[in-house]
Amino acid sequence: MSTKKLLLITGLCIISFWACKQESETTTVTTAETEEAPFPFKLPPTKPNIKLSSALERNYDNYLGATPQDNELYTQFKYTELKGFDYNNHDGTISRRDPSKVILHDGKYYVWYTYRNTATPPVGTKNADKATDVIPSADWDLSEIWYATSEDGFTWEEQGVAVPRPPKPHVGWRSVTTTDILEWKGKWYLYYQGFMEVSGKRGDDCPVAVSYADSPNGPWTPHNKIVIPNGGEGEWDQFSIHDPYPLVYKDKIYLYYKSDFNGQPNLIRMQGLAIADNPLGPFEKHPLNPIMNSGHETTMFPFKDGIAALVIRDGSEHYTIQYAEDGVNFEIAAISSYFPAAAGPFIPDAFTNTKDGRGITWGISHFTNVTTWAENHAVLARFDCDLSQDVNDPGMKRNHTYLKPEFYYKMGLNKKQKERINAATEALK
Ligand code: AAL
Repeated sequence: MSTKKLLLITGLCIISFWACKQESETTTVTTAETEEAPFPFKLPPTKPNIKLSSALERNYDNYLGATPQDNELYTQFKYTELKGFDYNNHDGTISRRDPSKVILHDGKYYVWYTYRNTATPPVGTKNADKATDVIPSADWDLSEIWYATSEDGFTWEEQGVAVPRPPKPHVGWRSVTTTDILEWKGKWYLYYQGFMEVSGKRGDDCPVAVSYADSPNGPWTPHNKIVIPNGGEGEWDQFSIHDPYPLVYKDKIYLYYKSDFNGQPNLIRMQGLAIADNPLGPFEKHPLNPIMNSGHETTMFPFKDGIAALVIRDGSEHYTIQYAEDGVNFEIAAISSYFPAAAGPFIPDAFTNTKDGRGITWGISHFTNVTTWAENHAVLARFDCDLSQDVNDPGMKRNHTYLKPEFYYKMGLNKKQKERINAATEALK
């Protein structure tokens, strides 16, 4: 190679090395500048490529939208009093609670629920020793499963009993409560808590039983066997399987449930999952149970290709809406307030094995302690919301709820708390 050629090649190499170096320095500078850029006035709809606080990272990573208004799993809840149910002047002798999901059949909505009609109001679980064959302990003691139908979801016509208490010693002889519905291969299945002892004697202990029918109108045949048994001794769900809640998902029956565990006085409530190919079982409990660390009555619905859940009342993540892409591993998807208790939504695709769950817009829930604890009973109510891919109701997506001062003053201090505060004030003087 001639000296001239060698010099030329060396020169070219130096120039290209310098160019590369310049380019990489420019890139570094640009990235550094972007990382330190102030957060823009207009909220970026997707995560911007700048350094973010963990709260802002979460805002983009954990929710289905950057604001509640853009989040398909955020909603507020609206409530309407139902027409068509009589409560004996709310004297505590009639109770309706823990509604099932709502289904639409032959142009009518159906809901099943716990129905108690006893000579006296419940004496309370703390006085369970005073309960008899006709005096209930809990509001759901000595109950049956009744059902009602409706043309519009607001006015209901009570149809009477669907599942009565079976004779002793069958599962549920003391009380059949807290039911939910499944449609599977042209038949209907009602799952419910079957009490074989007075609720409150030890805890609120029961397994789950099932009855089936060829039509939502019945007649219902009791399977007369425990279908979701309590866990083995020492396991989290050894005493109670509550709030059975079946959906069809991934070609199988996914039945979610709640259990009370840890014992009194620090009762803990979490949710479990049992899966079956056959509605009469066997149901296999998920090895990761409890699959949800919070929640009370179980409310789930197919959403997109996963399962969404209303997580209420109990646990670190109470009053959140959660989502599990696989129906098992739930993450917080939204935070809201004034959730419906024991919500049984109308879920058009609850049993269609959908891979694109459309969500929910309304259902039936309950209010407990309607008047006083001495006349304790519950009433059914309607809730509406926008947790649907097909509805966009900005009126359901606000953040504020304007409540009167009386609402807050009702959550006043009790006598013991006032005494503690007064003592602390005196001690400072
Ligand atoms: C509800 C439900 C179950 C319990 C009782 C009646 O909150 O969790 O149904 O057993 O209370």
